[in-house]
Amino acid sequence: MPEIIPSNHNPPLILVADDDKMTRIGLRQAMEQEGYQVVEANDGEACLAIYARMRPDVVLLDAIMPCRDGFTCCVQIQRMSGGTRTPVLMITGLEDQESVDQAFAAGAVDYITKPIHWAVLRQRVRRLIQQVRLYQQLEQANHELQRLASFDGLTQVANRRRFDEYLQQEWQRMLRDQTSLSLIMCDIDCFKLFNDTYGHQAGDDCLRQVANVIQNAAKRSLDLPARYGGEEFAVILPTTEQEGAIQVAHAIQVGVRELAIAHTSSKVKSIVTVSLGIATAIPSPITSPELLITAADKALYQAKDEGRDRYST
Ligand code: GH3
Ligand code: MG
Ligand code: MG
Ligand code: MG
Repeated sequence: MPEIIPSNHNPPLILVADDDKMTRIGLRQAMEQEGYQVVEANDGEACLAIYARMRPDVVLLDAIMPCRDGFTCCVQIQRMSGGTRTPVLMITGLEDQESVDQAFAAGAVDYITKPIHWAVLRQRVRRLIQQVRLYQQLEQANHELQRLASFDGLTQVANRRRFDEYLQQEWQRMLRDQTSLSLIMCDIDCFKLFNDTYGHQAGDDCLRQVANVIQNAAKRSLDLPARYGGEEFAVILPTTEQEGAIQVAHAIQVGVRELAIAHTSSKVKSIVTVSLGIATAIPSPITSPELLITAADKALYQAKDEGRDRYST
């Protein structure tokens, strides 16, 4: 399960949790002067409820409060999904070493004692906001990298790398469950002639449209349509018998025909068509996913041999 990313408030949102009204007023003023938004909680219970609902960027947390003390709140915040990414700064009258240790053990990133030294507080919060922003940028960049590493830029379906990874994974899972794994290989007919006739740009556009048809035909959440290479697509269909795979292959074949993309130089029809090969297996320890690919490839060549614009098993 991906963790919920704390929301990116603009301006940054600071949660001030303190049972003392004067302290809350002072903190609110100081934070608003910095240009931040402020939300207040007057006890531990309210602090957790507001945190869960609003996902502030930074929490300024008192130690001694009714309902739940600050140390408990700090621990609870860390336990919420994404909570470890929210910096908690303890602001307290407690100066003994035990309290300091308890605060950091609970997950606080900083500790300031009352009476508050306002200039220091401002700088500390500024630093925390910078860190939060940097972290959010890194997360976004990482997310984008993951996407680039797994998806084909032209067609937006999974790329070969993701295909290989997913096939291995599902093979192992079907091996444990002893259920059928199906694979469809799909190749555009006379695509070289299409490029020669209409140009490479039109060829790319055709690939995008065919990918879209394949994606619509393989709709179950576990199905994985992928660009296997050039003008060849593959569809991984976990927990699917041959009949189910035939249905998907048929839907792709019909869907591509219905696109009615003109292809006057095709040897098959005057529109773009595809040929498909289907293979199904219950994984066993002595076989491998490569054999499933070989079988689907063989079926694809049979469909080509028999005249294209068809599927074979
Ligand atoms: P067949 O019916 O037997 O599959 O014939 P074909 O012409 O489709 O097969 P072949 O493998 O000879 O040609 C595939 C062509 O696909 C060659 C290449 O120009 C084209 N192709 C591969 N990748 C791309 C791409 O990313 N964009 C475009 N526009 N064309 C591509
Ligand atoms: Mg207090
Ligand atoms: Mg082809
Ligand atoms: Mg090909």
